[in-house]
Amino acid sequence: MDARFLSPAAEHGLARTTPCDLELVIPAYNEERRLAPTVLALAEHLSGLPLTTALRVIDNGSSDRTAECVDRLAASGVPISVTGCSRRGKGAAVARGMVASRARWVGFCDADLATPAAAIDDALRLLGDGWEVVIGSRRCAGARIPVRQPPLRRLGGAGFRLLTRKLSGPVKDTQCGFKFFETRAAHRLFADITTTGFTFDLEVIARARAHGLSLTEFPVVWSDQQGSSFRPFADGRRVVGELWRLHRALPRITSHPAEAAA
Ligand SMILES: Nc1nc2c(ncn2[C@@H]2O[C@H](COP(=O)(O)OP(=O)(O)O)[C@@H](O)[C@H]2O)c(=O)[nH]1
Ligand SMILES: [Mg+2]
Repeated sequence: MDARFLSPAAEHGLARTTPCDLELVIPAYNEERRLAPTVLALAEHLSGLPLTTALRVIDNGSSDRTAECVDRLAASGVPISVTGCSRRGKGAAVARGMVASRARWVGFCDADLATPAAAIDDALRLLGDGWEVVIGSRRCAGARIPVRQPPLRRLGGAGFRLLTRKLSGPVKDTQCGFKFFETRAAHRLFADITTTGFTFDLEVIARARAHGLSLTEFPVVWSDQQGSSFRPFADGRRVVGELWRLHRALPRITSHPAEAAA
């Protein structure tokens, strides 16, 4: 692996100023069935990297045995923690993990591991190059989608992209659940995020652009997985509400980025 992946501490064997180099956050709501294989695959990949890593599952008020299932995996070679998040919604769960992280870099992926763990290497390469916001994308050159979403989701996605073109700017895929950050940048973006549901990525991207953070998209392989927690009608309606609120809040969210950073 490229030496740029290593933190200065790892390269020189000095005491680390951060608990680890990369922390991966997994938002989880009632994921007792999908989470275990994901955690195991991630832990196997992370433990082969020449840097220190950790996994943090955010248990988003699950009523099943999500937290217990993580406890059983605790000996998988990479430190794994479970953090509770009583505020519902994927955005709230991801924000909880991002703000809690003290790693050098922090990223998140969905509990179904729709993008294989190997893509972490591509993200690390870009973080090592100095990018502050690194966005996994199903829509840039080189991306592959071996298993596509059902037609209704694809239609919803097309409508979403049409409605959000202005907000997303140059980012072709705002919704892929595979994003990485330099952790100080993540803290700036997530500390007072207002969107708690599935639309949070858009707010993050709008904030990143307003803050002038360096941002890049990279192609991923993404396969639709069984057991999606997204309910097209209930969550679709919520997404429309969130978009409306985001649209109205945007001038405030993006107007004083320097103060927000303080
Ligand atoms: N639906 C839903 N998912 C949540 C919530 N909090 C965290 N999540 C997680 O967000 C991720 C959403 O991914 P997934 O269900 O695969 O949705 P899809 O890939 O868009 O179909 C999963 O890891 C969920 O467990 C929540 O409140 N609702
Ligand atoms: Mg999924």
